[in-house]
Amino acid sequence: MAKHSNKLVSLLVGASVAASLTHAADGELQKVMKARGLSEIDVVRAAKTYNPSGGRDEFVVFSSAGQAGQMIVYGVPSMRILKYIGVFTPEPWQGYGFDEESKKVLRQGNIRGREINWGDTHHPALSEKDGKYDGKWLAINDKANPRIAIIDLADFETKQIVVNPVFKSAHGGAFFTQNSDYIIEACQYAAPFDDNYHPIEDYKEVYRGGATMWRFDTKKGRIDTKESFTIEMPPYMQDLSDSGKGVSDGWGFTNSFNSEMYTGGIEVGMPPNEAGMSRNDTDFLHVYNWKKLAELAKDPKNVKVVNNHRIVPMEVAVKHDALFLIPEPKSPHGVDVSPDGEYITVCGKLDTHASVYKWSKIKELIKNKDYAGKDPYGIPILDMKKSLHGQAELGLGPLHNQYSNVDGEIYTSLYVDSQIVKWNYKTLKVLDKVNVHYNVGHLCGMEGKSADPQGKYIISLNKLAIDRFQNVGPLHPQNHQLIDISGKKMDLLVDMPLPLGEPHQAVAIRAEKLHGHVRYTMGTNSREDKIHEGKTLAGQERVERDGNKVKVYATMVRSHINPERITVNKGDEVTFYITNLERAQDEAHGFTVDHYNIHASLEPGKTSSIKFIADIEGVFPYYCTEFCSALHLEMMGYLMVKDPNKKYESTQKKKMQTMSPEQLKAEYDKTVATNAATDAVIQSVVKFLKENKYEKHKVVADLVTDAMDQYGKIAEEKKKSDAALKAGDMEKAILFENMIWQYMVKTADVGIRAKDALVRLVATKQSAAAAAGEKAFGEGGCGGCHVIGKVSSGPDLTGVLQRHGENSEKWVKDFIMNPEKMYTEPYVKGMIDYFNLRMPNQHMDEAETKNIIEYLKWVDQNANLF
Ligand code: K7E
Ligand code: CUA
Repeated sequence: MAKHSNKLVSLLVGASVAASLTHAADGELQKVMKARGLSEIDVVRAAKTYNPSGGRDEFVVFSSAGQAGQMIVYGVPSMRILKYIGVFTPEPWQGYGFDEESKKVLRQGNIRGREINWGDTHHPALSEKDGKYDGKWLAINDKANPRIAIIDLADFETKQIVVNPVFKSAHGGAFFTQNSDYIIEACQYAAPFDDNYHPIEDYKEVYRGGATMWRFDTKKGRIDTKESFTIEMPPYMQDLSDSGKGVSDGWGFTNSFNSEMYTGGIEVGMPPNEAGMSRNDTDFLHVYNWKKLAELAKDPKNVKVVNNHRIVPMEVAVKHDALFLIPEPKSPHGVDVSPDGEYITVCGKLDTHASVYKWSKIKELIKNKDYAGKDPYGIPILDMKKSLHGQAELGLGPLHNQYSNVDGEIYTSLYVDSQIVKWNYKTLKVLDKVNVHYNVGHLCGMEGKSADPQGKYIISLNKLAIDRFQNVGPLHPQNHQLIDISGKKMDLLVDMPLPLGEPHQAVAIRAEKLHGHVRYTMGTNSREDKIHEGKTLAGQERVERDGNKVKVYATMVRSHINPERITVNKGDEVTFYITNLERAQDEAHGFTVDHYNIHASLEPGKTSSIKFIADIEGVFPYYCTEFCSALHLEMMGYLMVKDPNKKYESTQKKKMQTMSPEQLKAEYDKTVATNAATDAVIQSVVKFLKENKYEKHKVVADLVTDAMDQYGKIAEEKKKSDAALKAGDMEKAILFENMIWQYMVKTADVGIRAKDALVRLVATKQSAAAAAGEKAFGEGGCGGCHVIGKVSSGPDLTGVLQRHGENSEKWVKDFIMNPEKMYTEPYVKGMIDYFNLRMPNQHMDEAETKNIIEYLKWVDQNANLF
């Protein structure tokens, strides 16, 4: 036994938990711990993050994927990745950027006519109602090409991309205001608002920063660009922002890091930007009344228009007391408003302090026009000391903050120290620190920036992983670390390598707030939330030709694409409209035509289109790219592109061997008989499901719906088969009977899954020993010969514990452990003769054997279910 008398153990889990764990660790757990070199605290941490198969997480995290231009979705506490979402970058799995509908979204992100196929995503934001996450919309910014994208959390698809018309880069977004009326996006590198050349010498006069207030329609889930406007700001290099909430609702806060207005010039012998931009002791926190500015912007007198976009000039904002500056320690990074909106914490990455500003003090100074001075642009400066609640000495390189459910509790990342520090922004006391690996940037609390933080966990989004994972080459995975914050001391639970980077920030939401759909209304254009013009139902499949434009209206359903053969002329413009007719959960199909660089993902009910010029001659298979059923490989067809100017010699048709009428009749009868037998199995499952009231269990009812969808298609095929038979086309009748069998297999497949699920739901609860026994039964290979409830290559084991008299249990135990010794017993001998098989010794130990017997008891208790 590996004894780890670790001080940390008693400290973190308490002596009693550790003791009971030691106790539980007798046996198998002990063995595993020893084999894998795990300490007791490791096992506790594993248990805190482990999800059994089928288990769900309490929180869902949306992480930016940095230069990958995507979003990453994962669960907490398991840290299992659930999805990547294509946002600014094409993502072929989802057909994103490869089908026409998603290309339209991606192309909304063109800048000045130029296609841009990547993004530098930094800050995701979840839509809010009263400052709390409502689980409806997700926004994310692109720093490199200043854009904001909107993702719908009903289907996790990107629906809109808007380009900032005046900024040339943008970092301080996306941040929703507390009722999602606006999304804040602050500039980063100051540049001229117009698209012209302006020499760098004109920096102070012409280059500008600012904050764009994107108007958001919470019902439609779209940004309304016409109703949006930008607040002009000095060229101070605005950085992160946050929206006020609660008492500070209506206001915005944006950091900056170049109040020096330095513009570099290494090449002409000037010190580099890093020196010039961090010369002053302080930079400026911008404080602006966006609500008032939104009102002002309605009057054309108060705005100037650049690139069709309204800008509220600094003079106007100043004149109406809507823009202020407060000094903050130099080159800060994060600014984070507390859940009630009263405290605003700014981290100066070059300063060891966090500065906590107090909204009521700021408000008072503004009200009294108590200014410490003005900046070169005439913006009033509030006194730093008078605005501050206080400062706390945290450590080296404080960057970002998150809140927990405990009043006053705040967590801050320390980039240089590679630590997370827990402290109190009211008392300004440091409470705890934990090491992370390495150089943490953002951190993510559970709803940790909303008005209702949930506590429990903090995720450390580290910039470097260095030695934490298997070496996969010089480009390392990213490292997200999950920290348990429910105790007095923080406890680092687990590392998660992330294979996309660099994920600057992540936001977490309670899983129960998300209500993703499982299917679309039939024929939906998912990117526009409306019925697709190319929607095609079963029976409506067709090819339409108009000059050199060919439109194919196709459907996909297990396991065929209709139509299956399409011939076009070289040079034709070909559009496929494809509808997935499935309603069954998870029955997505994919579609591609080889060599034409197109791909669509068709989830149940979706219609997508793909379009290309058939400019190369030849034969091009098209097929389904998702392994959707046993006959997935058969889910294909041919696009044949012929050159209208060429003459093609027809090859002599080879005479195919045909069957005699008698042979055909025999095959037909056999197929019909197989179908009847399969239907009997289906009917027995249906009977079982009905008797056990399947409709009471949603999971099972959903599966039954899927199964009946398949079964419902049989009547139509039967009609076709009968018609063919009547017309004397036996060959065709057989093919339709085969199609019937396909639908039956699909029905049975889902039906049996439903039955298994129902058995689990209505059976008596398994004891731990019985569950372990079932596992041993499965893993030990017993199921190879014994099927519960059925005689297969070995006897049915229901009732085995009653079959051998009073000492049945002992008999079964002996037989499992030493079958060879009993081969000559008359009963066993009889069985060996009957099955022509001997029960082999599977080398089960005593404990496993005991558990298997417990499992068999459970089987007997529920014998009526098998
Ligand atoms: Cu990397 Cu928020 Cu863009 Cu800090 S940001 S670390
Ligand atoms: Cu549909 Cu594979």
